[in-house]
Amino acid sequence: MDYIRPIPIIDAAAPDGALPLAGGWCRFSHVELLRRDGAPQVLPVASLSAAQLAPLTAPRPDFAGLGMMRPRIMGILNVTPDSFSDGGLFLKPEAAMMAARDMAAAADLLDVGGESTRPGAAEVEVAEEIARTAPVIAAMRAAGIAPPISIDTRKAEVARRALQAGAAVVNDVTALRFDPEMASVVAQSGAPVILMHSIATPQTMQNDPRYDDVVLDVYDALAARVAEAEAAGIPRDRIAIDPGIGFGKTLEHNLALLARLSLFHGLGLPILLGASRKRFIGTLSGAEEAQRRMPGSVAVALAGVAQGAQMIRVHDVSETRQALSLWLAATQGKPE
Ligand code: HH2
Repeated sequence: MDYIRPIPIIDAAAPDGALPLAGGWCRFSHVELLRRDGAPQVLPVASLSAAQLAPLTAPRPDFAGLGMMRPRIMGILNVTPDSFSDGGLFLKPEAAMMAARDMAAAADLLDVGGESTRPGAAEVEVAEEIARTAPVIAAMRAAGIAPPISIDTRKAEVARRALQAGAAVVNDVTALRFDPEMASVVAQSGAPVILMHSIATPQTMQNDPRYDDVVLDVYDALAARVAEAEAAGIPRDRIAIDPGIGFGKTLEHNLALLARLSLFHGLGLPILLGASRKRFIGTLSGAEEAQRRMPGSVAVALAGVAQGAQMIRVHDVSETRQALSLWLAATQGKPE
């Protein structure tokens, strides 16, 4: 099988015949053909069929009411005692509300999570996870916080209670693998869902993860999860995908996925990228403390946007907003 990766152009000029990438801010005139059994090959778009090009060029439908023709920022709000970079900061409801108000000024979407999924993290009881997340979501809605809220959970009952409390999106780092009820809760609710690639569980995922070809294996795995979701009654126009940076991946795996992120447009769905403050940024920059990884996180987020990723999941919302606005202005030659 050939895997077709559009090579994104963000320059003001592009060769004749360049096509829009997913109806967004990038174009492409060439693709990289990736194969399991041969060297990559660069080809002009004219050598592809209409059927091969359609998923790469088609504008994506709105996701949670957000247009996907420009990049969107998802702000992270972890109401946990132990998240790897902000654990304990927002566990008290007043602190969570303050952070939510701050982030709402610059984020398009807010992701509330009540269980850390960092490498080695222990599972949280369902009742505890609901107690951490549902009241905060309800309070955010009652306070009129504008951006749609996603619930970052792998558990169906936590998702159901969060949706009842006013969340609009389910963000499942196991792409519906962990809880057999999750697919039906999402299908019945009508909520959009983010399917993230991961392997095993947070406890074991970093124990020597191996792939034949990480980029193609993650692509195939996500294609299979999307097919499962559709079979469970979740329509494609309510699905976004995420390669799951740091979830069962070594430094080399993460970098390979980032460098060829635009392959994932082949699934015809919005792409979310979550790299904020993750371990590999510390490894490459020497920033041992997660809170000191903002500049590297911004750089990786912008690299993702340059590959056409429609949503970036970040801790440092206002800093990322400033960087993104200026990146868009400087690459497009006009203010955002
Ligand atoms: N990363 C984390 C959690 N949820 N969801 C998506 N879709 N993509 C991601 O990359 C992703 C995610 C881990 O980061 P964080 O929430 O900051 O840490 P913790 O799991 O320790 O709470």
